[in-house]
Amino acid sequence: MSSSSGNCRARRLTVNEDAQAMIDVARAEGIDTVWDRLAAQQPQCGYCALGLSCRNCAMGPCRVDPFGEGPQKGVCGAGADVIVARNLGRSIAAGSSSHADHGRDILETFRSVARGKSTGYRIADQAKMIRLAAEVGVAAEGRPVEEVAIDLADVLLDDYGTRRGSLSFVERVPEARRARWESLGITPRGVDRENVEMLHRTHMGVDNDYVNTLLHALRTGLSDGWGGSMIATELSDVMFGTPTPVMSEVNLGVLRADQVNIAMHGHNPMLSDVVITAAQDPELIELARSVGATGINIVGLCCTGNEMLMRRGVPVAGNHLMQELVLITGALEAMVVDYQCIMPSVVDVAKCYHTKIISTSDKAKFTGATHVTFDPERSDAIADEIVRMAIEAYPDRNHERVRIPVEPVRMMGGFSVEAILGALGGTPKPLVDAIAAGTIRGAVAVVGCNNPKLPQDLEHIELTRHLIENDILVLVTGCAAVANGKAGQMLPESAALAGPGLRSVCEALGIPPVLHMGSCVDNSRIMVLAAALADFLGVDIDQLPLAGAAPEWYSEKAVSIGAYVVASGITTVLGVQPAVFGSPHVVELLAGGLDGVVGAKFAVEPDPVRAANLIRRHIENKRQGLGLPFAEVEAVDIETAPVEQPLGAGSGD
Ligand code: BF8
Ligand code: SF4
Repeated sequence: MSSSSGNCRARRLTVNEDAQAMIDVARAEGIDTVWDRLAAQQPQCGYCALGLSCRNCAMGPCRVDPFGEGPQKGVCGAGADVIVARNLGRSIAAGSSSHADHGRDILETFRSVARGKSTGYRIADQAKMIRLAAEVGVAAEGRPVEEVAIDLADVLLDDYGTRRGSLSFVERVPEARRARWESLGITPRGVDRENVEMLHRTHMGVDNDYVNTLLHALRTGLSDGWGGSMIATELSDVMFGTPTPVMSEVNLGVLRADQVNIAMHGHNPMLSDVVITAAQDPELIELARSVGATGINIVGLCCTGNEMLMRRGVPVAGNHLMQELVLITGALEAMVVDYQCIMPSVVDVAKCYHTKIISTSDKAKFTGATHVTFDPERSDAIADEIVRMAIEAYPDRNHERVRIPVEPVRMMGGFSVEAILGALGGTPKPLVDAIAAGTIRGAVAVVGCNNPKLPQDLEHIELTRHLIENDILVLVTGCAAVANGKAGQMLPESAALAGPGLRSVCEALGIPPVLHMGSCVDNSRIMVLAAALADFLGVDIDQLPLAGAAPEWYSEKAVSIGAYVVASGITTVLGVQPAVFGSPHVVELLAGGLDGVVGAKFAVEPDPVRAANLIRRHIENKRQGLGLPFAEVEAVDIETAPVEQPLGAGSGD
């Protein structure tokens, strides 16, 4: 949604009209946003940017001089390779742990539901639960559903520990890939075990071989993709329903000037699910009317937004870089947060308005916010309390300051693996046939965040656009999904944007060329789909014409996702440089040598046209490897592809 509105600075920071308008307001009213703070941080530390600083012990902090003039070793003797590898390993452990802990919260609630203790929830998809039970060896026939659920929960809780040789869902991985992991010693075992071991290995004086450290970093990532994240996704489907195609709306236009607006922000669907239900309570709607509003409007942000959209069609106000700007509309009564990707600054911005920031997870408190401890066993009562708090804030709203700058854009979501296979008649065969014929040349997962170092959403939108124009199906999750939704690329009629082959398939099925597969933990759905395609063809995942892309990533979770996607055999292109360039050896391994080890590697390419071209070439190579009709890919004329990044010093003026 490029626009001529907004001043020049705002247009450099984001491609979205709603964001541009709110950045202008923030600037006019002297409210600091993420872009101002990025500018204030310039120049950012060059040692850290290259991964060459270490503070893992009190003999440090240390740094290695990248120019070879200053110190080349930390106090303990660690050089660039070890320091860079350790830092990367720790990032992956943090990201993997975040997804895993989210998964465990869902799992514990699921167990509590099965024991009849969390009355706000039910088992929404019993058929899926029975399938999962069978998959992990829990007998279901003739047994009460609750008993099966408890046993299933116990098996999955074991996956967090060390009791078994490998994670339950590793059985989903094609045999050839499992054999490769075994030979490399990276088959993921207990989720907690891999993460703890990563922290252990990166303590001073433990793993001092960068290759060994990085192999375990891959294993740690795999414990996320085939463990923590996959458990989160599967059990969320069981408790809240497996997504099916659904229409919704996106951008700041989803806010309602005459209603109590509540934004649900964060990641875990447990709270948002009950708040959606509470907002439909006639008594609470009447209460909203009694304070002058016409109703209660729930909207989503970030991955909580994706969870609500996927299952309930709830509109999404925006992705990562919209979390401050949504407050600046002046139209929000409450922002309710759980955890992950919630900037502490939302508390400061909210102080300029009547908006309440309500934190809900005891793991994630925000100084200055109102804290309501979320207890799944009292979920109904807590959701009721939160909606009441929002309603109470409505009379304090200054209606003259309400600015809802745009009309919403329609988008389609809800593409679980089950929904995709359902659309194909229950088997991957039609998709495989279309790929074999070259009607669809391949598929790419475009995932991940926003990063204020890049113009918001530009890379997501442009890369996706170029891929679909080249008959490459795009699967999206997380903030990449919201970006594409805002750009109008996720409607059945968006098939018109695709190349002739992809367009014909999408039109026949009535689906968009860009499929929303959910939140970031739902990248595990993409793993399941890739495994299903590989199994159908009797090949390994790395032989498929697939790729991953994280054009605007920022978070440690994205690093973990990148690790498991690559370790699963899917080459991934990053749009933002990771902090590894201080070690040429590590770079050579990640961007080269890894291909010979796991059949996939990383590339960094911030320019969306060049990234699309690189991916297209990769996909054609894979097609050739499978003996499918392939096409030479022309070198792209980079002069036609200017990129407006990075935004560094001076972007704040
Ligand atoms: O887990 S894409 S900014 S919101 S980390 Fe965060 Fe990145 Fe968005 Fe969801 Ni994912
Ligand atoms: Fe320095 Fe080594 Fe300690 Fe790191 S672990 S801070 S490099 S002494």
